[in-house]
Parts: sequence; C-alpha cells; structure tokens
Amino acid sequence: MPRAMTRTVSIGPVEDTPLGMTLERHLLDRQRRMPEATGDFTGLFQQIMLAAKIIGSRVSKAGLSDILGRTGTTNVQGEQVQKLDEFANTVIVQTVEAGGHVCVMGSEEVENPITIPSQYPQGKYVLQFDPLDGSGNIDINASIGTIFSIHRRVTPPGQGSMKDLLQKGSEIVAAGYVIYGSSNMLVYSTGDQVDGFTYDPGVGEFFLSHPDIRIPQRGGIYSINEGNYHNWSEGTQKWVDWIKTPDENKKAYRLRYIGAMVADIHRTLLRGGIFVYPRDVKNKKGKLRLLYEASPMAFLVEAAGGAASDGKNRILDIQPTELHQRTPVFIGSPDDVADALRFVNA
Ligand code: P6P
Repeated sequence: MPRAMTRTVSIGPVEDTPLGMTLERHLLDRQRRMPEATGDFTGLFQQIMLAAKIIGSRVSKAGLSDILGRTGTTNVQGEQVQKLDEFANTVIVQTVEAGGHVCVMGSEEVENPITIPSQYPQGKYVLQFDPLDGSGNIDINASIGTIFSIHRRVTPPGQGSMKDLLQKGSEIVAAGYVIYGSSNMLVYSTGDQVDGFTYDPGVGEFFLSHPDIRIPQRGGIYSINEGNYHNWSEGTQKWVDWIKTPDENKKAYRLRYIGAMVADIHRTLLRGGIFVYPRDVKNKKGKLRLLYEASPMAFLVEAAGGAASDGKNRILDIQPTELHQRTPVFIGSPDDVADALRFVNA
C-alpha cells in the first residue's frame, strides 16, 4: 500500500506552522490501511502522545517549579528517584489506564506489574515503559527521554499478569521514545519503518519531521562510559582501544556519551555508530533493563536497518524471566556492532 505522502507547504518564514503530517493523522492513515484494525492501537497511542505532551511541558520548565531534584526515595533499581521521574510515571499510568486499551503495565519505577483498576476496561495491549530515562540529566538541563513498548496480551480476557509482560522483544507490536531536548521528538515504529515527529508547542501537535529513518551501515562515533574501562572484560577493553585508534582501514572514531540512553540512541539512529553498555565487574548482567530500555530500542534500531545484541544473542530473541532484568547492550550500525562482537567474543 503506498504510504501517505507528506506535504509541507512553504507559507513564509520558518516560524510559520508547517502544513505537515501530524502524528495523529499518521496513526489514522496506518489504521485505515489495516482492515482488521479496531482503533484500539490508535487510541492507546493517542494516550501515550498526551502523556508525552504533559511530561514535555513540565520538563521544559522544571527549573521554575519545585520539581527538580530528588524525592529522597529510591526505586526498585536502588536508584534515587527524581521528582520528575515520579511525575512522569504517574502521568503515563493515569492517562493510559483510563483509556481502557491495556490489561497491565510495567514501569521502571514500579516493582510489580501495574494492574488496571476495575472501573476501567481491560484492553488487549500491554504497555511497558521507562517514564523518564536518564533523569540524572534533569538538573543539568541535558536531554532525557521516555521509552515505551507495546505488546499484545497473551492471557485470556480479564486482569493482565506478569505473563503478559514477560514477552520477547520480537513480539513487540510497536515501540518508541520521546526525547526532551533542544526540541521534543517522538520516534516510533511498528516494525516496518521508523518515523520521527517533532513537537510544535505553538500548535500542540507532533509533526512528521524525520520520515523513514535509516541507520547508516557504519558510523564514526562510539558511545560508552569510558569511566568504567577498568571494570570491563578484556574483550571490551580491546574493542575500545581499537575503535579509537586510526589504522590503514579507518579513522579513529569519535566518542559521544550523553548519559541518557534515549539521547545516545537517537544520535546513533541518525548519525550511525554504536552505543554500548556492557557487563562489568559491578554490573555483571549490564546496567540497562531489558523490557523497557533494551528491547524497545533494539526493535527501533533493527527496524531502521541496525543491529542489537547482548554481546552474544540478538536482544529481541531474549526470553525475559524477570520484570526488571538487565542486559548488556551493543546497539547501532550493523558493521559497528559486528566489529564490537568480534572483539568481545574473541
Ligand atoms: P552511567 C540512565 O541512568 C541510564 O539508565 C541510561 O539512560 C544511560 O544510558 C545509562 O543509565 C548511563 O549510565 O553508568 O554511564 O551513568
């Protein structure tokens, strides 16, 4: 089926509103191309979009309200909970549960499965999310983001359960992220392609700005926290020593590390290269969480033509056993991921 063509009419200076494709219209066009579609997916996505707008609005003025800093509590990950973390989590949970399109949710901020209150319908989808990834960047005004993935439920109608949450990334129906940065963007895929939408606060809509994002076969940037160098395996150390050394076949790669997975992956998608958070002596299974960080990002990067591995296996093939389980992550341009795995598995 031909994809709806976008049409942006130049109506004057850049600040004028683009007559472009809104995310709302993009979702409806997609729904119309699927005869069996009921509108549930579109409805769920509209709730995610609303949550993203609310979170983005609060993030953009975090410094002006008493929402910076820490709550003084720690989450299931043992991490300091930022006030904005808690706010973002609440916004997503309350927006989505009322929509009646999901039967259970999983959140980085909540230890157990989030069930849907009995006053709302139990939907056919499952939502997992990191409400505010990289929240340590909030107080220094660096980019942060929201990561989400959508599965279909696998249990009979009624309350959803852990079984609905512990599904492979290869079963994802859709995944995406919102990056709150110099501009706010929502990037998503249902598996066939990846599209990016930029938020215009003057209009209150996301407009298609990055249609059909394709990751370069090879990049020139590596992204890893080199402060952990002495905790890594010898293979990871050798890969990093190699990638930053020019030789007859390549220039030295440049290091870029923002410290928020959403921002580092967004750059990797657009510019190519590789993002790595390997296992180390402190994080023996890696630091990043499989279900609401690694899997959705792996789904997106693969849909854009990239690769995503835990160092040995395709991330999307991992069968989850715990809600907050962690995994090493090697994700980005296919050639760069293949190079890294050659060293790590030597
Ligand atoms: P480190 C943020 O805390 C996060 O979960 C990811 O967004 C990010 O990629 C990683 O951890 C950064 O970890 O140990 O380098 O600060």
